[in-house]
Amino acid sequence: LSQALLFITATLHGAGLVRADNPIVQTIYTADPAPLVYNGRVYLFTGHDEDGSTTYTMKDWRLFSTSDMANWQDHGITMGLTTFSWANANAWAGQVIARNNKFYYYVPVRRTNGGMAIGVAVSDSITGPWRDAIGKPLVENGEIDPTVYIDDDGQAYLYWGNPNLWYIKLNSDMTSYSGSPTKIALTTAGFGTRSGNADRPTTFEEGPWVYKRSGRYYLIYAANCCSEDIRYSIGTGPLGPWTYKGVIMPSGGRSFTNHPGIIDYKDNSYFFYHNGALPGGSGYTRSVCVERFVYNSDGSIPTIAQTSG
Ligand code: FUB
Repeated sequence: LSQALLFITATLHGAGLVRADNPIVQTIYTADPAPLVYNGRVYLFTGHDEDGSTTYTMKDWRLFSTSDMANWQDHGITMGLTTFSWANANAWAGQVIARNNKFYYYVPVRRTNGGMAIGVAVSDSITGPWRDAIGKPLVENGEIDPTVYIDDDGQAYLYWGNPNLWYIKLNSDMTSYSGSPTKIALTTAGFGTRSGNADRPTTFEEGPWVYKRSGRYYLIYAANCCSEDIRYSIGTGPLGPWTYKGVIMPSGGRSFTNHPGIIDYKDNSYFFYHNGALPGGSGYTRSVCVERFVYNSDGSIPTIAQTSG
């Protein structure tokens, strides 16, 4: 794939809805979408699968932005493995949040000669440059896929995990935490039942995405490896208790993983995910896509189909 051009086209999809054709980016492979609405614009942070990868070959993170969900600006490489002197591989699924007039970028990376750890980078600008905030892993327990959420009372939470689901309470500096990493109980009432895998009795696999909307706490996640689908739970607080709500996006297509991100923007709701839709697409050469959807009146999320595979 040529990296020379970001190819985005706008198409009318009924009822005056304008959106980009999927995949959003058609010149490089992108994965693990993490959208953030900031200053009236959608910023889409993604991972980057190298051309021709036959395993996870991921060295940097990319950034795209839009004000109309149709025309996307390519901000290029926003951060790379070299940001973290202690890491040397696996620039996997991260998320950015704004606080303290700064931006904090939480990412899983592989520690040099070690296991997976979560790093945190900081920037004065949403487009970078980013610097390692603390010069060492924020947490290190071999698990991945951080999602960050700030509750109404100002308490920030970082959640991550595969195969477990962990959280810490971040301090207001967003780069340190109180207490110890704690497991969220993966009950079948909270996360559904998986059959045929005694080690993983619930559907939770990885890729948590936590947010609050209309008084409900949502925990969206990749489920049932492999092939993954996307499922969700609703909680009454940022730490639950969680009630399992079922499937959002069924599995399918050429990528055996999927990864969710959800935003509201300009009176619409959008579900971001990835698949293997581009030529040469696979579980290691993925592409980020987006679907507009409408919440049901009870706050539940409808089943969302992929518009490209
Ligand atoms: O992109 C590498 C890994 O694959 C991510 O961390 C997981 O969520 C899955 O998408």
